[in-house]
Amino acid sequence: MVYTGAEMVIECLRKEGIDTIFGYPGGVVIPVFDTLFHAKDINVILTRHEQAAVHAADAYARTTGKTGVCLVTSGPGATNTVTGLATANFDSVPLVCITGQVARAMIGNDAFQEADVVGITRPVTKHNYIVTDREKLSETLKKSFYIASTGRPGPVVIDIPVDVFKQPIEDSYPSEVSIQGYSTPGKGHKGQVKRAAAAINEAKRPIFFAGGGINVGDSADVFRKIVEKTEIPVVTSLMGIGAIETENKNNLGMIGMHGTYAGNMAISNCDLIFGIGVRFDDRVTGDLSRFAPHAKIVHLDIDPSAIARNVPVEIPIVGDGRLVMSEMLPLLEKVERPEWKKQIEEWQHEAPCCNAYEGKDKEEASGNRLMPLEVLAETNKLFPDAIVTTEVGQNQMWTALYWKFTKARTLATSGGLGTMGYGFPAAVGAAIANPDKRVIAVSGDGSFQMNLQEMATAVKNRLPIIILILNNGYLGMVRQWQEMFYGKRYSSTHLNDVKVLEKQNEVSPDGSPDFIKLADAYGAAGYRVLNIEQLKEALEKSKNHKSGPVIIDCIIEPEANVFPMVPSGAALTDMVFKTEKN
Ligand SMILES: Cc1ncc(C[n+]2csc(CCOP(=O)(O)OP(=O)(O)O)c2C)c(N)n1
Ligand SMILES: [Mg+2]
Repeated sequence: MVYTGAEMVIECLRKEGIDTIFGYPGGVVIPVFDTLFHAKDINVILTRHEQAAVHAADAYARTTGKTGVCLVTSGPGATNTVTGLATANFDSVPLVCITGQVARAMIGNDAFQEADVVGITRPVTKHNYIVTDREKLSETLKKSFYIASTGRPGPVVIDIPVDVFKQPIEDSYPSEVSIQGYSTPGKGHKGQVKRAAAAINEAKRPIFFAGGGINVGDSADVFRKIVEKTEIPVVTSLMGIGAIETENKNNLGMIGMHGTYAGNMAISNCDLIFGIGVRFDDRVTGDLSRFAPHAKIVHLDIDPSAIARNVPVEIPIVGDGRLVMSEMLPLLEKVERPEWKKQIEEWQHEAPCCNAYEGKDKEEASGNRLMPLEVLAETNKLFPDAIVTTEVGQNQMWTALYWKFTKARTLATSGGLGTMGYGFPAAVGAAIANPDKRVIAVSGDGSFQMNLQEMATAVKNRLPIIILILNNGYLGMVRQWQEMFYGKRYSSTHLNDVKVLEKQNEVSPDGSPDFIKLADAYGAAGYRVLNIEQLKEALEKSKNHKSGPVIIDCIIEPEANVFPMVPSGAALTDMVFKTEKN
């Protein structure tokens, strides 16, 4: 059949099973948007910023496992995607981003809205292409979808000049591709799998360290079977949350800078770590030279370059987590390790959960303000099956520590890049992808302002997202560092005096917008809550409000902290639980 380039893009979406894309138009992509105008089977979500389109496509992918797709124009449209691409790249999210480019004859001429997109996005994508030959378009599209979703997933950019979109040729979408030098690991090396299983069985103080790879690779069910069979304690990274239920008796929680006491103590004292789909990054290991000093490390990852990058690995296994763990399951034994069990229970008892630590007890909190734990616990009670997205900062760490996750793919958070402004557009993508679920966007008052224009997208698409702003009036996580390590000099972190916000329905606060009026301006519902009764009431109302987003502006204790904390560069066992009082 004869297809223009733009028609081939739509044909590709259909053949790849894509029914939803996120995008923003502009001159060079008008031919594609025009073709989409007639393609009633493809839902085009117009975001209000290209960065948000990428974050939305990213969370669409994270919460479903499908490949997220976005479409943006050349120049500023494309450069606006860079943070979103880097976010997805760091967290191994399958994404295809189609960027329009100026016409082939204009490339290199400083044409209007020209940018070297391949050059700019190379370091923040798994792969990228520019299609300068119409004949190669369909094959390149096929390769892009294949690369994005196989092996260790990641974002792929395809930059397409406007005249390629317009050019008709006899064409068809290929059913398969082969890419030289690109292979995707499957089953692990048999000998290594056996050695790993034997080492785990023999270990006296083993730990499973579950990473994001388990969620990305859809292997949580096999992993859970292994845990159920062996009863070996589990710790997770931030990205590994959901690989096992938060409440599972073997789960000691997240480790690292804001890890749980039991988790950090256990990994520091174990004699074997079985790391699955983890990177052992610096937020997790603390001082590398003092990380898990007695442990032999078994590391399973689909990406060979992730193995032994940061820690010495005794038994590496390159392979697909699901296949390798399925092979390991029958080889692993349930071994009684009473001393290890007792020791772990003691650590758990010493700090039954991390909830006790927010730097201040409820009574100490000025004006008896809401504490983050109670806000999250109350919300969690009413929405146990929600998909949760977070921004970055204290709100993110509180969610990771306090929310009780039961399933994989129910947390979308920017782990590797730590992108403020991710959470709310991510909630938009998650809500579009999961119309039967409630999506809670846990937000910081700072981060929310980085992409709050997406209120329009949420309202327009009637997405019942609950935006739970943990409003402390600060760039809280930076303020916490300033409090602990910079003599309480709150340089450029004070956003707003939350006292002003206590006066309900009164005039303008002194910095941040009045989030209730903001909701109103967009035609959304908004509630400001100062205590637990008001919070409960707002949550109940939100539960019944399904026709659009709701902002719940929770005025929390401004100087609540995230504890435990391992100061930067310290060992995981050097946890701090309270700020020194002056
Ligand atoms: C785009 C971006 N800029 C800056 C930072 C550095 N940073 C990390 S946390 C944080 C504060 C976030 O404030 P807020 O959203 O209010 O969350 P809180 O910590 O108060 O919960 C900042 C500035 C970042 N992570 N991302
Ligand atoms: Mg804040």
